[in-house]
Amino acid sequence: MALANVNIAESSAELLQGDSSDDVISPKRKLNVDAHTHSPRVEESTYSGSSKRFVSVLSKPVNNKQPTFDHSNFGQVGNADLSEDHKELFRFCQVGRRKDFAYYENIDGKKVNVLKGLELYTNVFNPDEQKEIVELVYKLQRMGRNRELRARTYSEPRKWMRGKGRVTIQFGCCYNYAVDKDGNPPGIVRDEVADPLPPLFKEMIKRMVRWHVLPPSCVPDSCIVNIYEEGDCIPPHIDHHDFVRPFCTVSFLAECKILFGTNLKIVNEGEFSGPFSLPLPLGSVLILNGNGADVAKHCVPGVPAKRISITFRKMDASKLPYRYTPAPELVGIERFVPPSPNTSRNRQHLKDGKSDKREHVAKSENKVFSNEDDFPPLGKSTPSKSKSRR
Ligand SMILES: O=C(O)CCC(=O)C(=O)O
Repeated sequence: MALANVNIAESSAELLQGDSSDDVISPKRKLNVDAHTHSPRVEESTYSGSSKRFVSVLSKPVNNKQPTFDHSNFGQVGNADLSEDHKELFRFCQVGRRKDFAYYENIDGKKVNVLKGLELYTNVFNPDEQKEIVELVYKLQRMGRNRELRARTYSEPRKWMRGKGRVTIQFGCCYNYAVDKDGNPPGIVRDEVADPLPPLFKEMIKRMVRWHVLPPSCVPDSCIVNIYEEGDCIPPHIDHHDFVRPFCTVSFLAECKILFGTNLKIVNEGEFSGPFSLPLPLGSVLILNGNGADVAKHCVPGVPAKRISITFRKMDASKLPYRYTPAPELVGIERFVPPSPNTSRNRQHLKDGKSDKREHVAKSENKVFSNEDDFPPLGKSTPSKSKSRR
């Protein structure tokens, strides 16, 4: 089995500079990764329902040009006097980006990279944000158990076999995994109404689009929350084409492996084997697209500890639920464009040499801007003119 490289911590800045190596990681960088991937401890019973961290964002008028998260969690850089743009730049540069997955299989006599199209982004959600998201999931789970969510939103499997199933909570649409009791085929059930995406999940979507994790042309409008108890799994599958590509899955609480291959084998209850195994760090986003979504199957074998994932997907326009209405917050999200050091304020800061932190960010900027393929040259483009690469 080809085990994927776990050390996927190339920062956005390093990657954009083009000097990163997928195989080598310094102990210092490894430590940084570990710092970002520890499991948040979440009390199940304390969520009040109003997001403290996001409330400041949500209470502002909708403006998709603004950073999508409250960036109060910058203790490590003591950033009190950094501008919002620089705070966002700092976090943006901490995102690890890996797109070079390769595993070749023989298909119809041709060698095909069945992982082409997979992308893994690490440190997209920091430990505080993970904790807040997990607390919301626990609250939603309690609501589901109390029948406070719509009938098809919450589903708890009957555990007739070890490792069989997991709790799922659906938003945006009702998705049938198999023919249901009313004879509906697998796919989106168009005449059902699902609960809408919770505001915090919309903030997650905005973050992913803004930070160049998801393309603005494919903004998710639905999701499935998977709550795995230890040993729970998801069997080999290819996601239904009622959902367009790319789609993504975000990981919380416990790291697990996801397997890929055209021929994934069922070894035992909740145990599968496949040619390629990829660890999913906490707070990471795995993008499934191309062959990685449609040629290779994927599965999650029985997880080592309680785990939550949220799979965000955009529905095919011809498969939307009949009573679906788009969320205004998810329209017109603009990608983050790193701030120019050529503004008078930034020039003055750099000239004064007052702050090491500012210099640190300025160095990051230089790295970010060193690859013209990834960002337009400084001062030559406004955010709205920046081109999408996808
Ligand atoms: O839990 C995961 O990360 C994968 C979920 C998945 O494959 C799915 O929801 O289709």
